[in-house]
Amino acid sequence: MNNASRTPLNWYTGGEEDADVNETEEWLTAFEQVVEIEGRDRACFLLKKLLEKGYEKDVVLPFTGNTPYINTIPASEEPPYGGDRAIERRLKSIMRWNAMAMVVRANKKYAGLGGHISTFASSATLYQVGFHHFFRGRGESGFEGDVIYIQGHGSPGIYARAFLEGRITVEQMDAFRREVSVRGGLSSYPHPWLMPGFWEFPTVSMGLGPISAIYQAKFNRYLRDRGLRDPQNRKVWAFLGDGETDEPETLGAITLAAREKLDNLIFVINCNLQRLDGPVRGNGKVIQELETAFRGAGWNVIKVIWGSDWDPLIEADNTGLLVQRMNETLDGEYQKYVVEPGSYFRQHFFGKYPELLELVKDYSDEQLHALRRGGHDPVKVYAAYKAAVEHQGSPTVILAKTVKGYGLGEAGEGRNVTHQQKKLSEEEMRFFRDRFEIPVSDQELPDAPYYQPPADSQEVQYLRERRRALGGFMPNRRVRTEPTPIPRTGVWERFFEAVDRDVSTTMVFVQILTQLMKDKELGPKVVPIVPDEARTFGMESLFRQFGIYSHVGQLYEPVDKAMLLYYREATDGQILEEGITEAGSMASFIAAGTSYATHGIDMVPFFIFYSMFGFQRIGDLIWAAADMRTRGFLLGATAGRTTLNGEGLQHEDGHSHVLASVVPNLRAYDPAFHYELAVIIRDGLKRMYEDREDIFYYITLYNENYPMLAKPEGDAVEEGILKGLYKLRPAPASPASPASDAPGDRPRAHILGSGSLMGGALKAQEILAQRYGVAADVWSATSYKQLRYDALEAERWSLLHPDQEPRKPYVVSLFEGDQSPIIAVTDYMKSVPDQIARWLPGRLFPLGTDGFGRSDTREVLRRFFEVDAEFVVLATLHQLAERGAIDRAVVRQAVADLEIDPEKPNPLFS
Ligand SMILES: Cc1ncc(C[n+]2csc(CCOP(=O)(O)OP(=O)(O)O)c2C)c(N)n1
Ligand SMILES: [Mg+2]
Repeated sequence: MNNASRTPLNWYTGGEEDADVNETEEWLTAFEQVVEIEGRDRACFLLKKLLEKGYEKDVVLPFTGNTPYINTIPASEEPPYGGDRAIERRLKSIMRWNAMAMVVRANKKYAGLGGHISTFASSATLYQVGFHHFFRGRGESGFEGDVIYIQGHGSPGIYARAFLEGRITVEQMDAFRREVSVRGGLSSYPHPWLMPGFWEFPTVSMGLGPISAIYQAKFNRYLRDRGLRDPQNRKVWAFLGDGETDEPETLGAITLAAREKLDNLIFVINCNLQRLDGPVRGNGKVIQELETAFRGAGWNVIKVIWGSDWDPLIEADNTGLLVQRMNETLDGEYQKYVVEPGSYFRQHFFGKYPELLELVKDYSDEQLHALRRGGHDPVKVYAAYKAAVEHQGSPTVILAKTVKGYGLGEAGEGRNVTHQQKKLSEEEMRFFRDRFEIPVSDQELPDAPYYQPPADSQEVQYLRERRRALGGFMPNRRVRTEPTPIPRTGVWERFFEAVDRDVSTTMVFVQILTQLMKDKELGPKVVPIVPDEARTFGMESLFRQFGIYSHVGQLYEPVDKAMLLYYREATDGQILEEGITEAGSMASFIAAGTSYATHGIDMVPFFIFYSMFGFQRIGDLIWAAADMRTRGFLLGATAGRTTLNGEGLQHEDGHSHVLASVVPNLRAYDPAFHYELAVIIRDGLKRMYEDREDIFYYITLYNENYPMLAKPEGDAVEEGILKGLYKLRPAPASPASPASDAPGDRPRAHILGSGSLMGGALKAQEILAQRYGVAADVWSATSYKQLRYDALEAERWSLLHPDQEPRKPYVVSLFEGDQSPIIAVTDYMKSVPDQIARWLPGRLFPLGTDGFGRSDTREVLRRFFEVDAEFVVLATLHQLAERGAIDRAVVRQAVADLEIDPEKPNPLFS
């Protein structure tokens, strides 16, 4: 800022009585002289000294994180505008029109399709200035430039731009929100899944864009610090709504961004003062509230509140009352000034102080009403963006004040209903057309036709030239297509042998991860992510070996430095220890798992978390990850309602596999043994990084130690593990003919075990054979979800091809013609095995852990939830009796023999 003194600002004392005007004047004059003669630094020092003296004397200023309600960058410091204002204005008007037209046309033809006009109407300038002057495209390599999170509801404006650029046809514009009926139809919001060559970041679930952007900026640093890529100059821009800041995810990670000094990150918050239902902070001022939050967190805050036509007024105000009035006025009132005529504004805003009425006496009501807000003024926005990209040492947030539904007039400008406005009357369109001078005739108006200037027009030429200069059109999703080879040998074999020691699948996972990290090719690309649970999962061995990532390294000596496995932070550390934030960790997972698209490099994230705090806590981020075609592994550790036994109701997870079942491109597995885990991870790596499939994985890991069996022989085993089911241990030999494995005429059954309850399944098999003469095969069910998807696919094909041989689901082929009962036992809810029930010839009887968890020993919990070996036995006998294969008396006796209390409480309801 320059040294010229500003106009007086009563922003801090405004409204307070001045008990001694002369004394105040003396102090102020003395202070002014200090500034003028000795400079700002000295003035600052004196202020600090005064503050200190105040504390000494118990004179403490009330805290404020605010600066006055005016632009952070004064007019005198604005850089010259970097473009052709007139052409840009025309372009912006055309885009506004076309964005409106696509929504209006869609809803005229197909009532109820929806879409948003008013969001982009308020943010058109914010995007325009960025696209013409700041946002760098993906360049020659396809993996350079800036990374932009676009506000979901602004999508019509982004399509309107792509339309002018010639990237989207009229037919596509007319197929907005009709993706099924029209090939190339445009998705409602940014969805990489649906428009993989266009959208990069799904943002429409509010709050996910901002938190993803923060961790993306952090991940870019990580790539640089680890020497893998150098995206330091790639700015991460996140556009969000002011209402969106209500979401905890939006503000929840802002301290991290400042702590990490992410000056590659810029938030642009479109403060149109409204959300869907009404004002964001009608009784306050959202910009001031956000300023405090971001400044308090350590961000560089740039407020863009008033447009250039306010500059002379602010300049001319020599009383300080104008800024005082700006400060006093509530958002609810500011909104009203938009809707009411200029006379109202004059009376209620300026009219409060006679000096202000005097100030605007030469302004007509129309002129007053037309005074623009900063976010609609390219000059102000340009100045803010330039300052933001040049700023160093901390992230920047731009708080831009705008009008929701700007330009819609009576049809919605500033109205509470504007968010939902999708149709305009002819009259309203005429107003819009005239206001933005769109060359559409009165006759054409009812159709709301698009306006496309010719390709050789000045406007289109300008648009294209700007994007050429900045590295190409945006958004523009690109992906790496070259495979990254995964280790074929060396890593896996050791996990195929039996392990006599008792170990857990979590320990096995850490071993596999360690092996992968040591692999020369793949190792450096592995990104272990953990939200403050590494010790819980036995991962502390990785700290020393691979280091915990910290941009500044380790500035202190860790308390455990003398120990072998000390807490080692390092600039090139590989582990992302994110602290207690599953949301932040997931955002890092997404950044890493999409770097094949964002950066053209394959990274392999393994995000390991408390399984209970995964899907149910951050399911929406996982859904966004799926949309974004994120690749990598989610590991739900401490899995199982009864296996994690001491932690009780809030920790014990018996349903993440139900929640995982809903994500279409997620492969969910619940392995029991080390070799299953190895086979699944090996296949996952191959599919994602060699075959380039857009899938990701969820694998549950248990903390129960038990012996790991050797991988059974035969290709069918690996195939079965991946497809979700294979025969693990056939029924033991009949006592009558011990030499033979044949079941003979003994009653037959199948037991499907999963995860850590496999031990109980195997024990039940023995009890059934020894005590009841029942021959039960034990199967390992690694994925009911995979089995179900396979069956659904086969079934659907057969439905659609009635004249051809029906396709057989894998699970059907396993049990074909076999009517024996099938008992499934899982540490998850019964609905998990139920997923395959209708394809089984014999009725499936699931045992699972429905109900609230609680603390006790595993044995007690498994009895309580009715999933222990005895219950498997009982259920098997019961099912056999149902079919008449054994006598009911046997079941009755078994209840007593197995010491099962028939009157025990039902875990589901207790
Ligand atoms: C998580 C989530 N909850 C609710 C919505 C529904 N929704 C869409 S837009 C909107 C209001 C947006 O207000 P604001 O963030 O201020 O954006 P503006 O359109 O005003 O720029 C709401 C509630 C959503 N998209 N995501
Ligand atoms: Mg808003």
